[in-house]
Amino acid sequence: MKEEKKKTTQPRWSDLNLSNEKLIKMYRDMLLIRRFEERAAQEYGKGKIGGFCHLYIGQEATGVGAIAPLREDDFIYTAYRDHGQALARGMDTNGCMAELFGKVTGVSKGMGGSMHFYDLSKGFMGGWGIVGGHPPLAAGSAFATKYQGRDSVTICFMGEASTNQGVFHETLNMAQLWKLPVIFICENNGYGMGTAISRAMAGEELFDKAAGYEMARGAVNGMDVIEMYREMTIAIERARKENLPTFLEARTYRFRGHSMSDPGQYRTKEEIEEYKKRDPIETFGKELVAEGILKQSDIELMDEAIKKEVQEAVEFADASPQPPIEVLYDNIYA
Ligand SMILES: Cc1ncc(C[n+]2csc(CCOP(=O)(O)OP(=O)(O)O)c2C)c(N)n1
Repeated sequence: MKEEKKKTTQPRWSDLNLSNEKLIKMYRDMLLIRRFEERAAQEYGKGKIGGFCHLYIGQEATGVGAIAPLREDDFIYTAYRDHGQALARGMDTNGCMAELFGKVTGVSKGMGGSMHFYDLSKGFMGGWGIVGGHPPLAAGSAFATKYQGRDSVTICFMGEASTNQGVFHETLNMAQLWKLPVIFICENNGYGMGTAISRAMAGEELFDKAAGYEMARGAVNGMDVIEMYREMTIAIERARKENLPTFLEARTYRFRGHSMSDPGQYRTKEEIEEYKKRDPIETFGKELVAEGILKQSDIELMDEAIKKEVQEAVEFADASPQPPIEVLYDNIYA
């Protein structure tokens, strides 16, 4: 009988206390986001989804790697590119799709749409549409949990364009001054709508913006779910144990346009193809197979199951009712 060759090298995550179950879940979450969004794009094309719709395709590793090490009593704030992070947090697939369809069964009762996913039971505090508008809310959340003597951590995703807003700097200043347990994760995908970061931002290194506040900071490969997880583990420990904030620049890339209505004339096909070679789902899948944690056939079965889950979510959303006309003026503060 042929003896099977044993692997002698350790996987690169051997220092991270990650079970195989957890690694597989991280892979599955990324694949769910990808399939959910591909389907959202199709449904948008059919007119089932209206309004703004910003896809997260290409950026999945950032959201999953940042959220996977959190505890259930931690809080998440994000901008309008929020579907992926909501799914990574375990929000209901049906409810997320129904929100895109503007239905009453949606995670925000059909009143928020793509940009305003929300689920208090998961500590998912939104989906915010004003660039740079939500970081102060995240700092406020971190202030509140500290004040209450809880050791919850708040994380705040934002796009790189928001770091040119004045309020971003006010927030970092206060977070460091007041020693708040908050982690700012700047998803640097290189573009604010159609404007390349080099045309909009002074300075070379984005994460250096936190240096003026002497905040712990650094850059991480946001296309690599394990590297995200590793850096987040350190930042979470710092926040939870020492009440100190972190600014993390996750270098990533969106494969699709800024939103569904983006003709994409500001970047070349070659640039997109180059980044696609680093597709975070494909590279992690290959690694899990090489490490013997998943078989290619497991991946195929998983993909089938996810497509079915997404198909059911579309059917659920389609069959759900619209919010009644009486709620039109609810939740309006004017
Ligand atoms: C205060 C404000 N100004 C302008 C806009 C219009 N706007 C919507 S998205 C966007 C680009 C933001 O880019 P970035 O923060 O890098 O996030 P990304 O879209 O790359 O995820 C702009 C300028 C807005 N929503 N809010």
